[in-house]
Amino acid sequence: MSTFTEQTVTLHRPRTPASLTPKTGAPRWNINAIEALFNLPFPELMFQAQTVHRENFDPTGLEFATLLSVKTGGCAEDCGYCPQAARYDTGVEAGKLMEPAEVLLAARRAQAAGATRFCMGAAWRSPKERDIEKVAELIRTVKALGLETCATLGMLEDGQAQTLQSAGLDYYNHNLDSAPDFYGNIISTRDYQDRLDTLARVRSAGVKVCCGGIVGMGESRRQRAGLVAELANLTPYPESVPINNLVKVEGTPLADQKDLAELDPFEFVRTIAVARITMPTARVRLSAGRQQMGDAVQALCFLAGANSIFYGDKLLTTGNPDTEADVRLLARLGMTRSAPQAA
Ligand code: SAM
Ligand code: DTB
Ligand code: SF4
Repeated sequence: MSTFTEQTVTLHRPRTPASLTPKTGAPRWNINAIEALFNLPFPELMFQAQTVHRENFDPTGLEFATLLSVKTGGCAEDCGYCPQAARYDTGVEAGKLMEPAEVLLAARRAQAAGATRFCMGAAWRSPKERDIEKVAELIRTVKALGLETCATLGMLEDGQAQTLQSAGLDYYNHNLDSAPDFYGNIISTRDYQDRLDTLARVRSAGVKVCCGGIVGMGESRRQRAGLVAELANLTPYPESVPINNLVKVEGTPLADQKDLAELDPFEFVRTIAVARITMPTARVRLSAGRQQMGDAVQALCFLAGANSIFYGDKLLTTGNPDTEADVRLLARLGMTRSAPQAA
């Protein structure tokens, strides 16, 4: 047998040591096990991620979710990445909550272009009671079109998630954003526990959880593992996991931090792969940052187990590849849009 063949045979066996695989009982994943996944040789990691992906999904399918900023800018929080925080001079103008008729038009357009999920974002620390009633109306409007609905409105109080659920909300997006030990470098106006509390309210109202984070903010690999550990140990883990690559928007503290290096694209792909392995049945969404990424890195993300994208030429306030470019990319890769998951 040639050396090449021997090597091939050895390398095809997943090599996560048995002591690092998750045990039953809590916590399901420990951070060392997750960091060990990050540390695998790239081909090993990709092989494991593909294996898990294929056990749970058609690897050629991709979900299209369209975002709409229904209430832009003027936010009181200090999230160091965010162009919508009132305290940073980013050129984003504060607007009012959109009316149902405007949202209906945007949702129809997204649906006609091929989106199956419609996510409405509001730049609030937390919605007021009267906001919740208005957003409930927006949800009813979008739901009536047969789209899956998602909203991201900030922290929720008891009862608010229930009101949204009754209006037809399928998913609530609320991100942990980073590992607990990095979080304080980025945000000071709300703490990690506030986020976990909102996620618990969403879960107990029977709304599916969309929760992920941002990489490329200057965190270490161990801290990326720490973020994934927090997500994977939510019980149950989120149904949707958006992985955002930081979009540097001038005027935000993170964009103005001149020594902040770009994240190695392979490290972004690794994060997707580790999310796939640790949350096998979640929709892992290749989220913000695609415009800066290039087609080849996106294709690697799909191989690593990403099976959802934000689709439409805008995220909330920043750019995203246009729909024609995405349709072309999918065709080049022989991939297709997947149907919404059964409830
Ligand atoms: N205000 C609500 C909140 O913070 O929960 C909802 C909207 S907020 C814009 C939703 C998420 O977008 C954030 O948690 C963050 O993960 C992501 N995000 C915001 N700005 C970003 C940026 N510049 N690059 C990457 N992701 C970003
Ligand atoms: C998520 O994780 N990413 C989306 C969505 N959830 C709401 C938002 C990305 C925002 C990127 C910056 C902007 O366009 O303002
Ligand atoms: Fe406000 Fe959300 Fe932006 Fe933070 S991420 S500043 S809470 S809009």
